Amino acid sequence: MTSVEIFEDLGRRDAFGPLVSRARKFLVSSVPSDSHMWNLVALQIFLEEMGHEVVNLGACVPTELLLRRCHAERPDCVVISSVNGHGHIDGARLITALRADPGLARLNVVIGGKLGVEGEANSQFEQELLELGFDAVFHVGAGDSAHAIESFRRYISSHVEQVT
Ligand code: B12
Repeated sequence: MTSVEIFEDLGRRDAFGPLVSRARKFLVSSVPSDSHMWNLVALQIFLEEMGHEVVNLGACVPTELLLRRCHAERPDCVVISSVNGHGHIDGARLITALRADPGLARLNVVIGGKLGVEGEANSQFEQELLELGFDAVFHVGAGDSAHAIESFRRYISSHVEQVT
């Protein structure tokens, strides 16, 4: 299933009522070096069509700003997206700073996108990012992103919507 088909499917189900019983708050952000923005817009639409609230900080977000907004917004899940190839470096710095903040140490934080410049081999960065503190990593290889989006949808259903 392509991402377009996933979005269309979500839209159809939405016509028959809300998909989730309680909307969650997601903070969507890129990393400091990354100026790509349509990845962020697509993730925002995906989450909103699931019935969730989204605060989208946009591209090139300094880590200090992200940490400040995490404290202010108290999201149920922080979604970091990067596609410029520096995501594994910026993401490592970002999660190290975030987990060092006692007020944010238990926050649910995931990262995804094209995290390096090696296509499918970018999966090599997943383990390190998990060990540094991300709760989940959704790597997108050279192909389309439908697999990552579908894995993310399942993660939300089991790790974000179910949390009381
Ligand atoms: C448009 C574009 C630009 C525009 C961005 C304009 C803007 N403000 O958005 C401009 C011209 C500025 C640009 C600049 C650069 N770009 Co550019 N760009 C693209 C391009 C052509 C399309 C990106 C896009 O909008 N896609 C549409 C969105 C909807 O799709 P997406 O980005 O893939 O996001 C989806 C998935 O990745 C996934 N996903 C992303 N994040 C997450 C997070 C989670 C949790 C999950 C589950 C899924 C997920 O879901 C998203 C929605 O389906 C891509 C090539 C391509 N076809 O992807 C290159 C591309 C991303 N760019 C690339 C590069 C290298 C650059 C530059 C470094 C070029 C340069 N030398 O200057 C700079 C970087 C600038 C910076 N500081 O970041 C490379 C990245 C290489 C890599 N990672 O392997 C790409 C892949 C081109 C290529 N094939 O080489 N770029």
